[in-house]
Amino acid sequence: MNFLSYPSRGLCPLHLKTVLTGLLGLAFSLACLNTAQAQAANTPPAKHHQHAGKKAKKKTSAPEARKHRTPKAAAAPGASLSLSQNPEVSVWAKDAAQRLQLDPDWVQKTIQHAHHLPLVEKLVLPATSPVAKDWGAYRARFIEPVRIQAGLQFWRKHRAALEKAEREYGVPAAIIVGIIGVETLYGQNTGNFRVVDALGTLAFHFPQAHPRAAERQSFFRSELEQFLLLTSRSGADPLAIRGSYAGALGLPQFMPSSWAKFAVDFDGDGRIDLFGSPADAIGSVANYFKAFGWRPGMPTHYPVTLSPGQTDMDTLMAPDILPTFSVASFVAKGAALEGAALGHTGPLALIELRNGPTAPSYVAGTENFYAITRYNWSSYYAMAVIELAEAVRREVLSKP
Ligand SMILES: [Ca+2]
Repeated sequence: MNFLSYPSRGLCPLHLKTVLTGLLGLAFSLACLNTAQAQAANTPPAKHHQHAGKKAKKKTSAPEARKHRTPKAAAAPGASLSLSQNPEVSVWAKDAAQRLQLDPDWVQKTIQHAHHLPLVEKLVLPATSPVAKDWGAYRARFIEPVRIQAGLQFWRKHRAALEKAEREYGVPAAIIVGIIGVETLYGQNTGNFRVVDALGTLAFHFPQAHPRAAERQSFFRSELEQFLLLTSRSGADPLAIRGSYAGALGLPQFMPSSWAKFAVDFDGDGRIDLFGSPADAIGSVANYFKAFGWRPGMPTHYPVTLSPGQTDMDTLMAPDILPTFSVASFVAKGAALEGAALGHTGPLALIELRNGPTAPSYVAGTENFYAITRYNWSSYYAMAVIELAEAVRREVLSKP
């Protein structure tokens, strides 16, 4: 859907992510979502997703990149209507309260204060005039000095939590730093839409022009319910919490369902706070990756060389980003590997990154590359996370 986060071919286009830019440091704190409660687009964003399974879509956050799209609009969402003017809403509220065992008056009162935001409807639609995918342009948004330096500071400040997460979950500190950097510039852009408005709009007024409107509307209705459950249990004011236009929350931009399933109390204070606790965000990102099959020690990708006319591109590209081919099969189809890649034991995918009018770039993606796309279903997103991670890691090593 839009310009910065390109969906992979044929894959889920809805990404939820944040759209704002320039809106710094929202100090909203989801006051204590208890650990006890514990139980994800794109176009760029959707985030944190929901289910597992290899081709299952999931998404999670939308990269903070998208925020550059409509800064002013995001700051002042513009025209809005009371969500409760839609008669379907009060019927749903009554039913949801019963199903979720929530106080019906609290649910009705909350939803009566929610607004239908036409701007949010626009933001989830694919761009009307698609821009040619350009990895170089996408990359430049994230692999740049300001973000790399912010990543260095974040790493230094939260080194203990990052090392603990790496130890306990097997996910490299650099990858966690890459995710939080791409998502929210280390907490500087966590979104300025009231989550109840964003989710309420997408749950009841999802634009029917979207190719997967029914499915997405159902997804957002479920996310709204998860959001109400989280806030009800924690005692947080659902009307005070802000996030992306798609309802993604906090430093890692978790959707409510991902918060419920994967967020952890990593600083040990007895509550989960993805807004105010970088340690909780770090542990939660690592836990998310572990849940989605991160393999400790495995590289995310290898270089690959394709020989024009001698490579079976149709077969290699058919599974898209899903790792499918053994090294022997990959090489036999004309995708040449070298060095450590030849000793890789798991399946590989041929990842294509388009470069506007010039020839695409390719890499051989492993299961760990795929795991990153479970956070945001886009190979461009995954490669940006990987490259930011590496750039920050180099800074850390050079300036210990
Ligand atoms: Ca905590």
